[in-house]
Amino acid sequence: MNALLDVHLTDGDADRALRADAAAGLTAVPKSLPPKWFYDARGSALFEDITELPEYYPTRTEAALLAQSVDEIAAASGAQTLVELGSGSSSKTRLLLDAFGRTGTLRRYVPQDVSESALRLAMDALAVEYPDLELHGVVGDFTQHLDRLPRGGRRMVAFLGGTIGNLTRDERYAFLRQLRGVLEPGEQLLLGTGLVVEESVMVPAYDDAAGVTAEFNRNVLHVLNRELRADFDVEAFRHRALWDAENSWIEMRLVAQRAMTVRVAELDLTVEFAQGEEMRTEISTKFRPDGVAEALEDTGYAVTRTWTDPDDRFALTLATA
Ligand code: AVJ
Repeated sequence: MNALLDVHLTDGDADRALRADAAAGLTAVPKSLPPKWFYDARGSALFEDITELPEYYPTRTEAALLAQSVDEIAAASGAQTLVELGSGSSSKTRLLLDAFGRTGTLRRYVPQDVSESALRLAMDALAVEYPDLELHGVVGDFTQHLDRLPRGGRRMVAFLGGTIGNLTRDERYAFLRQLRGVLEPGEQLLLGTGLVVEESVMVPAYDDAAGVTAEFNRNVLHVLNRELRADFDVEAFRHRALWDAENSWIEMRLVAQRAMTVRVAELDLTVEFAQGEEMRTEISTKFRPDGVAEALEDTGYAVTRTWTDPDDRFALTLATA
């Protein structure tokens, strides 16, 4: 079969990273945990459920925008290699692959994801659906392993879903610069970003009536309980989502409903929560259209073109290194 898989992130690496993140975040003031630890099998399934909620507009907005602009994107790009960061099990991938199939330039698809199992499943399906496409999967973390992406064959790197919003401004600039550093002049980035809209639209997207996002948020505590032998009383934490206008991000928190002492056996760590104490679990930055262009231009890209949906909720930006 015409497929390669590079593994730069083993279970051992992930375990060490989780330990370091949990130790740092649970002892920080205020406490916080990085959003990447939501996504075990249950968390990934819950995120898939979120994307189908009536309140959660980003996924369907981006998918519709991509569907209507994908031929223009493929034509403007002319890429021979499509790299997709955080590819997961994306159906958006197929929109891009089909469009590049129509322009006829694409030779190779390079999906990158932290989950080896998700990547293998996705690649097995793609190998059947796109028999002429070279597949080269990369198991890795997009904040760490950009230098390991296979080179050559005029690349377009797609980073969709608005996931760049999970990074702070400093992290975002560092990420964009690092990626710019591994691209050859003329190679491209296709970036999906959530835009600032009314608070009454953004907040419910992260605090749905059915409580799926609450379950997704609390899932990080199940992950710590299992992976680090912690004893969080998961149900004693309430989900909270708020709009931070100053930082232009949605923040998710877990709120301790009573005072608690939590033991994290694998870290030999005891953590106290006061009643009402809030722990940050995710930021999801929303952008103004010029903010996206500015970040790209400041980090060494030239914006080729931006597509937005009719309600200006989401943007796709094609930029050239
Ligand atoms: C997958 C990071 C784009 O920030 O909107 C969904 C994750 N968090 N609901 C987002 C998420 C709560 C999502 N991203």
